[in-house]
Amino acid sequence: MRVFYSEDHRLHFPQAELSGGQFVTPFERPSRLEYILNRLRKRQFLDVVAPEAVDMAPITALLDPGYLTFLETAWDEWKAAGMGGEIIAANVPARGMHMDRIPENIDGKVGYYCHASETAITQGTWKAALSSVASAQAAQRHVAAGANAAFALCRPPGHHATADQYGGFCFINNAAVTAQMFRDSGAERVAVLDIDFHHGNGTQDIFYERADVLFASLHGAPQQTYPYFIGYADEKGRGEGEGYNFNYPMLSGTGYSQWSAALDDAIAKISAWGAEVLVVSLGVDAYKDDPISFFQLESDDFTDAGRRIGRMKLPTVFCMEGGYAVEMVGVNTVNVLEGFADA
Ligand code: SP5
Ligand code: ZN
Repeated sequence: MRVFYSEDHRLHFPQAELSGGQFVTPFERPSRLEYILNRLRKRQFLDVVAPEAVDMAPITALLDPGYLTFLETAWDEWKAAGMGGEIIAANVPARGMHMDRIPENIDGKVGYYCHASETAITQGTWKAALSSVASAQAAQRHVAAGANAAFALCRPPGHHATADQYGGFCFINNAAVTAQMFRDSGAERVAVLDIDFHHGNGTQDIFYERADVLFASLHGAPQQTYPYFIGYADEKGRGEGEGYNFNYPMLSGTGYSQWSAALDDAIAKISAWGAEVLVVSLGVDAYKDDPISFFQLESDDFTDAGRRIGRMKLPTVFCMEGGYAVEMVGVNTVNVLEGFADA
């Protein structure tokens, strides 16, 4: 399986993440990818290539152009306004306020375009986010050209980013761009399966009113964890999209028997629908020792999950999402890929 990876992810490394009222070293850090690359090498995934330049056309078509301009210019505006640190959202439109009037002031704009203040923007964030989505695009082209699977080793991750909001360590929704590119290259039915511990709110939101992209997400129940305000089982899609969104929220302590039953159900939905291609939002933060999550998956469970996904026999792009138990992130991620290849 070919792996697409760009060194430019390193351009995004905030000094700090707001966690429990303190600034800590971000959980989403560059070393995550070093562990994954090392494990890939060790397990003979030697076909690792840098993506070609990002293709902006499918990105600007799917996402909000104003949001993209914001991401591109935010750092310069923030510095020009005399702000001393990294970009952190302090004021967001809340109940009773205007949701649709964009402030001129950069501090206000940041709040307008952000949904979670743990995520900082730095000088290199935009370039890193573009390099991340470039890997997803290259993986999509590789599979659209006939490969049975590809792994986009994306960083920063993407599944929490909507068409016009960042947060949850995500800026550009790599999986959503990939799914849309499959539609543009002729696939009629595209499924996105999100196995990251957190609800893929961004992907859900982007395709919520569409019947051509099915979305299924396994995740920590929103009453107990981020993103808190979305991800319930009764969110099934709207309008044309009704019946094409499947959420599997699970409570703290959930282990593999319950999690894999949810996975099987999601897989059955995708297969019954007749999906032609699959995009997997591959987070491994469902691992038992993940520092910000609460499921109980063992490393071997990821191999089994990969095998179940592989049995669908669909052309598949894996997009890297979360996973913060850094020393095991490589093993767990590659286990999914090996299980998939083994199926
Ligand atoms: C891509 C992805 O996995 N994003 C996850 C974003 C999670 N944001 C909330 C982080 C909360 C961290 N608080 C940690 C408390 C640790 N005891
Ligand atoms: Zn996650």
